[in-house]
Amino acid sequence: PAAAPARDNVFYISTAIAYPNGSPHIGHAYEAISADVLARFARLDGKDVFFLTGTDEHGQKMVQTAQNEGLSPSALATRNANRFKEMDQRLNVSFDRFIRTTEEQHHRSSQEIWRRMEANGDIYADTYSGWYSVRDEAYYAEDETRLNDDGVRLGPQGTPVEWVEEKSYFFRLSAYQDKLLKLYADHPEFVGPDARRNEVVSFVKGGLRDLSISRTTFDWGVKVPGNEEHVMYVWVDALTNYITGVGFPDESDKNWRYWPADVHIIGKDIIRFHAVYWPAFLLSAGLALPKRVYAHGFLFNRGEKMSKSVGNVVDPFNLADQYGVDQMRYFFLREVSYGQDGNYNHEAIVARINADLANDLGNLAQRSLSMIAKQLGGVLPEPGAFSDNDQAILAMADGMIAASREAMATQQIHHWLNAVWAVVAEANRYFAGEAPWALAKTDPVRQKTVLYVTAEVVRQIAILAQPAMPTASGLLLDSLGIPAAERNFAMLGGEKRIAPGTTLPAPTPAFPRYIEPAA
Ligand code: ME8
Repeated sequence: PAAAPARDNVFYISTAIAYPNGSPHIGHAYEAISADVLARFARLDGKDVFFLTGTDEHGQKMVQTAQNEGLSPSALATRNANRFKEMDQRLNVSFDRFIRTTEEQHHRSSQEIWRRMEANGDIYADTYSGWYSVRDEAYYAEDETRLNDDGVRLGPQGTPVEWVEEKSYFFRLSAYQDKLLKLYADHPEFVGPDARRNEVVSFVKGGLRDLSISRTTFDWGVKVPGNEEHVMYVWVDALTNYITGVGFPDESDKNWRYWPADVHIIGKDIIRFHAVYWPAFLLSAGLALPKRVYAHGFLFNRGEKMSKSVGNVVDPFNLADQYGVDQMRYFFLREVSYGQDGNYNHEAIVARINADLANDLGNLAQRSLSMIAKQLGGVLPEPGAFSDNDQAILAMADGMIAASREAMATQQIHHWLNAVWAVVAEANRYFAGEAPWALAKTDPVRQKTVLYVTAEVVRQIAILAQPAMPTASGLLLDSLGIPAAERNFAMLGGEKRIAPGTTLPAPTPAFPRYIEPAA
């Protein structure tokens, strides 16, 4: 038989698909940026990457919001889906496909997974009566709800629930309890971070009830095959986007080789859907399971939850305009430990821009490159023999890629950036200690060596910083005269060095300081 196409080099990553019931907010931007960094890192590391994002357009929340705005659900979805796509473009999010669940292919895909679950004996008709949160698009058991002081019943995430009673199809989730527990035990990496896995395991150990998977009181959704009175419960079709995105139900599609996903990036509030329901659906349909589900934390504005009534919903377009796209990307990735909740405010953003970027990396690059421009005619010098100090800083720079790979293999984005900025800090100490500006007259060979070593260290930093700051890192690499084909991670680690003798362009500052606008 013909060998199956090699897949050891592929990397499939997705974000959650957002509800387009409103404009994107900073939580959506954060998720897109963080997944983008993982995708770009894998690409630069030589992987064949597929990066999926998009919008989740069905469900009762969309119906209700559309009614309130006097629009059809489809008009509301289109308006806001475009906004989400524009946000991704504005933030330099390098998705390979932007999926909308209203696409015809996605309807066929959802109907096919349904048929397979049905053929496996896992779907039956009954009546659902119980609590439903439209905001979460989730069913909750009575003991997961509580009454607040005003007598309003709330679900576990603090959103109001309503009583629902209607004819519905059910998925035999209860039959998957043992299989899921075995999955978590055999593949402890299936859910990350660890705290989330523990939460999932204890939820499943607590017992699984069958899941209502269709609705009959509205018709905005994917029709249930064989019974047009029902539309699928929005999470059934939403989760299915991850296989539609790579070609399902056409398993001869060129992109189907990307399945199963390497990692689904989601927020912590939707872990149950991804780590319990989704693998159960796939097991039932006889499809391969994703390798990992990773939940990031929530972002808070000055410690407060974003809400329209508090008036602190931050528009990601405004942040990008105010601080710059690369600066905003760097801030969130460095400041927030990925997997944990995080805080942001103006002072913290400005501090990072001015300290980490403008002072530490920007000045180092600008001072060394202008010295080459002014004192060495803009030609990258040939180094003399390396001193112990030179060798120490080069070894540290060479070690960055291994540390970065290790961090990124488990989505520890902040550890990767810490590793890179530890070298930035050390390179500044090296540069200050060697004082190349004073060497022009006393020891020109030594000056050349120090400037060469600094340029080589900055080259490795800039290559490695590209996933976080594609534009600014690119400017820095331009100033170092690095050709496009030599900006990938195979050029790191010490086997390749920057080429002496290259004439460099006049250096352009890549990391401007943030200056407060006049009041
Ligand atoms: O949940 N901070 O859509 P959604 C960080 N359609 N992340 C946040 C956040 C915040 N303040 N608020 C939301 C849905 N998110 C479903 C997903 S996937 C098959 C279907 C994250 O628009 C949230 O955790 O409510 C989720 O991962 C994503 O934004 C979309 O949220």
